Amino acid sequence: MNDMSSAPVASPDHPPVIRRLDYQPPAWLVPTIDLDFALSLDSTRVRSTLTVTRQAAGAPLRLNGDGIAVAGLTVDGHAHNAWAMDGNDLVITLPGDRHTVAIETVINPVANTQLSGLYASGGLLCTQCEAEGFRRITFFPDRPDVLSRYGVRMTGDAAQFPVLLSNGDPVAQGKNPDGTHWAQWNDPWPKPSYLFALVAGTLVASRDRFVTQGGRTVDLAIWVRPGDETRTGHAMRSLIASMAWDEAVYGREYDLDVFNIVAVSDFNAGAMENKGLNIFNTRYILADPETANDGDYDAVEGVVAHEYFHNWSGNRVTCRDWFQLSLKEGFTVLRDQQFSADHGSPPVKRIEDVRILRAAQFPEDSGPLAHPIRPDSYQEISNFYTATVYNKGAEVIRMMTVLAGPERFRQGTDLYFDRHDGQAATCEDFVKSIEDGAGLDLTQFRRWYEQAGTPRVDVALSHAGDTVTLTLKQTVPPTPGQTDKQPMVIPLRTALFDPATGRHAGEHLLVLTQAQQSFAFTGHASRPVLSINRGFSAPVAINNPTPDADLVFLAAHDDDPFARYEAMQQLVVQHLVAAITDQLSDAARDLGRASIGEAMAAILADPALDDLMRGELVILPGEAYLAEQLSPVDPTRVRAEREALKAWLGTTLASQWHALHDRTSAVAYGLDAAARGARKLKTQALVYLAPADPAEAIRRAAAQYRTADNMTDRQGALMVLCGLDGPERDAALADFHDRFADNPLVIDKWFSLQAGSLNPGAIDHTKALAHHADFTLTNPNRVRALYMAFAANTAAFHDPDGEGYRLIADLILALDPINGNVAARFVPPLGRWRKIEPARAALMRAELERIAAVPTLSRDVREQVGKSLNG
Ligand code: B3K
Ligand code: ZN
Repeated sequence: MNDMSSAPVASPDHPPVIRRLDYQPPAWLVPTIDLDFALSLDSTRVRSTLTVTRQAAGAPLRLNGDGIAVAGLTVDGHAHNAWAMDGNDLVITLPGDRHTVAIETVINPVANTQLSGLYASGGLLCTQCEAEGFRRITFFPDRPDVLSRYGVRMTGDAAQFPVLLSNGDPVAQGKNPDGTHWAQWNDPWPKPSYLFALVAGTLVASRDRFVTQGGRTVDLAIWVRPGDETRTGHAMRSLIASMAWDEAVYGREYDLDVFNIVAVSDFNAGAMENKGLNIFNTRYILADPETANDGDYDAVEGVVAHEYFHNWSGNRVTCRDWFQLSLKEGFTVLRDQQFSADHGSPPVKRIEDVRILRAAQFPEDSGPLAHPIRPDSYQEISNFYTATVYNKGAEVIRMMTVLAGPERFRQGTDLYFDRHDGQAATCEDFVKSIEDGAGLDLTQFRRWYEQAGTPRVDVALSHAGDTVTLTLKQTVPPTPGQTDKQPMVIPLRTALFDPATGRHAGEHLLVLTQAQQSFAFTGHASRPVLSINRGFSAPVAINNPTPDADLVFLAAHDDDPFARYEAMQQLVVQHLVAAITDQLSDAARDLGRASIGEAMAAILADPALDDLMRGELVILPGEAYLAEQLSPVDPTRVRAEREALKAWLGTTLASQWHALHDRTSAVAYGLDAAARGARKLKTQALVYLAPADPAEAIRRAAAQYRTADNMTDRQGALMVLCGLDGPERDAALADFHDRFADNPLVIDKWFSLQAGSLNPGAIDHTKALAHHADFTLTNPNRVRALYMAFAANTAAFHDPDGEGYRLIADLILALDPINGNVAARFVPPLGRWRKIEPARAALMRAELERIAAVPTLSRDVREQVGKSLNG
């Protein structure tokens, strides 16, 4: 038996595993590429001319392809026969060290339902090349460490494709006698193929200008379908604010004379940072008060900023290979979070970011798909655009800011951009730059890049004499492929409150580096109340069972707004976990509820709180985060106990909720924090009243719906009505559909509200909606609107008969041949079976096995299902 016999042979059932440590520098570079497109919706001809230079003696030129064929090939202007296909790759044997290779391909954009490469969206032609879409357009070394200067010429019918856009600067254009026209774009900045973009079609621009700190005037344009230009103002303001912020905070200036954004309706992701030509999902561009809620406004601002910030963190400094994805994504998420915090309420932004982390990333870390922020292997890179790489990646870099402080961190990022501008860099390059620039030793800290799993910190506090001793113990749970974990560096901002005065004597930054460590503090005559991981300084789970009275105290008095929120969350989590696991006597339940009611009443009455923050403090911990505290979990119990607590709070504080709804309903619409805070609380009041007094909730929600002059109020009211039954529900749903029938983004909301509803009929409603005339499997937004909302609706998804699992498995199988990338996103909800009580776990597993038995699965779904069953 030789060594190879144990290695699985790559086949559709076993896609090859790509490993980080196998990285080899490219054998050939491509300093320039000239692309010539003859555009057509169903048959676009692509002529690609590459100059190639040899880096490794003897190696042939290997160009990646995917679903394309060579329609013509020359080398140095002559026919060349020394080439062959090796699977999808085109391998060309070349005699010298420098050649010009010209290749022709023909592609069919309308048939491209995967929405990767060049595809059609409602008559437009557009591209999505990250991570490996460029190889669906032409043959190329489609890897991020091959940087080229791009020249792009496009020719197309002038009536069908009046607007022709690509990266960089427009340098020439003209008309042809046959009714076609052409445009030439040159991008002076060398870039990897994943940043290439092209858009052609009927679009209108909203325009503005930005003058950089160095005096460059940049023409800004946001291109949308005719009719949508009235909804681009918020995106444009966000773009201009981002450009100014990146100069002020990171010293980063824009580097071209034009910056174009295009919004398209069919898009797998949220947006794409193509150099000088960002392409967006319409949902992250279009916003006006009537059709976008406050969350949508924030999302537009955040995503516009994120893509813009990539111009430096991603484009000027790009990634050496896809294992380094968090280099650009983690850092850019941190940058967009910081920007949004600076433009709104920093504590509220922090709370929202932590809520996302806990709802989306903690479950990843504790499940079969757990991976470090810098993964070690993958089968399909699209599966690694995860909350771990993005959001935990941002948290890891945020910890560097905590350790260094803002000024020294900035010295680190300046050094990083100086050192690596124009390069394809690694996470290690980033860490080293921060180390050198900020003067930190990050040797042990690097484990955050290596180890998966959410570290848990167990806290014990003892008090003797005037000394407090805090003993912290850390454990990093085992994850697939990583059984033994080493201690992490965990920076914990901490304060010790004197309950008598309600104050503390200053915050400490405790840096936990060992498995167990004790920290002593003197000068505490009485036992203090501990406030730990303030501001969520480390992405860890703190285990610190705390008396309710201390949490009520912190929820009312902590001077760190995040810690106040956290105290309230912990108070509720402790109570609900005990209730769900049957550990509460009737008396204990009454006591627990009384504490929560007391804390909630204090929050509602506190005049020092602004409404935006009050709105965060009154939201109960989400079902996904609660489920994380339990193993195994019975999702029905989580829903039931959480709703029971809401009903109790709705009843006990009924007059406060009524008063709150009345007060906030009197606040006029505006985008200022006070008006936004009022809107947030207005619907929250209804959320508590709904299970307590449905008739009153319906009356108020129906009135809120009728009188709404904005989407936040209208959608909030409809959500509450949707969760209850009655003619008001049906009338409001019908009205909403009629009113917004022409607006796909709002119709997406109409689908989501019903699939994600607390209504006991949600599963039947979802099944019916899948057959609605407005439903289609070819539009990712619509698919996600219906089925992601459903999969996140725990009680419906975890229907005891397994009907919810079947629905999602059927969707995966139907969608996979159309769009494997989006289909694979629905596997993780089923993959959590190990955490679910045994009867349902078996049903979930059976659905995964049913999917796995299909021989023709995409690599995307194959990898996720395989890991979910075996990981
Ligand atoms: N970089 C893109 C993500 C593309 C997703 C490809 N599967 C958007 C972003 O993170 O900015
Ligand atoms: Zn990004």
